[in-house]
Amino acid sequence: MGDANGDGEVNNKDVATLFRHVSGSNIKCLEENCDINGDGDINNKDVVALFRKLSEMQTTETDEPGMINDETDSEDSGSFNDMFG
Ligand SMILES: [Ca+2]
Ligand SMILES: [Ca+2]
Repeated sequence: MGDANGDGEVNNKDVATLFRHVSGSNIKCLEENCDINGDGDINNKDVVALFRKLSEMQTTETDEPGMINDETDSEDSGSFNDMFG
């Protein structure tokens, strides 16, 4: 679940793939992997769900969240929050 582009890893590229897919681009998105929240539709909610999932994964990997790549992370999450409210 979450491997939108089917390359075997779940990362920011999958968020980008899923985002482009729901934005109307012709980009492929594996249906079984893109319905992140499992409600039967692939839409902005799944982009947000995947983005949050990745954020949680990254937070789990570091013992000190906010101490590493703080500027980059805040920029990324800020832009997504702006997009999806
Ligand atoms: Ca992937
Ligand atoms: Ca969904």
